[in-house]
Amino acid sequence: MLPLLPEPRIAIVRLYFYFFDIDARHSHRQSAQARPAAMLPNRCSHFPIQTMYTLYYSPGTASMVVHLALLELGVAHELRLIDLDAKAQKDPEYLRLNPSGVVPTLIVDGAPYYECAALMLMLGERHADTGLAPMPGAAGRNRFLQWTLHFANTLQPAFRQWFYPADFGPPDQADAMREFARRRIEAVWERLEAHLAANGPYLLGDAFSLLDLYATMLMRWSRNMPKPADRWPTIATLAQRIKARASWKRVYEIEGLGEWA
Ligand SMILES: N[C@@H](CCC(=O)N[C@@H](CS)C(=O)NCC(=O)O)C(=O)O
Repeated sequence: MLPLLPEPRIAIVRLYFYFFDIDARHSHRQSAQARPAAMLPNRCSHFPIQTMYTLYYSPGTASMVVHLALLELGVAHELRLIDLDAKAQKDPEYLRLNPSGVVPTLIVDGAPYYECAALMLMLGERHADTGLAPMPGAAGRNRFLQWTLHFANTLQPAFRQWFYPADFGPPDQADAMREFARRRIEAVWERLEAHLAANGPYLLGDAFSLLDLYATMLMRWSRNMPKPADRWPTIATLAQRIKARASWKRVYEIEGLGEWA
């Protein structure tokens, strides 16, 4: 049985309902007659999903894509801040939810799940009616899976090596580790630039999806690198589109982010 009460060092930051236009083409906030998306009739799923999600997060980290997805999908959720500086992610209570001792963790129907890419896929499937993640058989599904896994298996580990070189080798090798990580990260931007130039403006062409949020969160992580992702022109165009979305602005407000606005 999971603890229902938060561990004391994990503060509940905000509980809110955020109402979005579920049509992905219009990301502005809905008018007064709008209802929470979680309460709307689910057009495609077999049963309506009205769960309250709980996201354990830290500002600007891998939890950001999950936070963005919750807002875009318009589903009810609460946030619990994990203070990485205070090492709250290594607290035994938190390790029971996420044995890796990292953020994010998402509580879904009372059970904890981790790995941000998996959480994005899970949310997209649970709220398939929003059309923000292509389901099996739909156009773009294969590309959606390919890029999601590519980011999770290639880009994210390279970023981990960039930010945490000590996890990968002795301290005197840190510069070499980071240099290797930099090359791996830039190689992904090269590939993404070519893909977007040929198939954009979004990763799935004309259709915005949760994958664009994932890509843009990762782009943001490169902002202080020697060659940030938005030096590639078509990537920069996608970044601008995503930064213009209400969900991106809202996450900045809630998480208190400033850089790369
Ligand atoms: N593969 C995991 C990686 C998560 C991860 O590395 N999170 C970082 C923040 S971006 C973290 O919690 N770092 C704290 C630590 O490693 O102690 C995922 O995608 O969710």
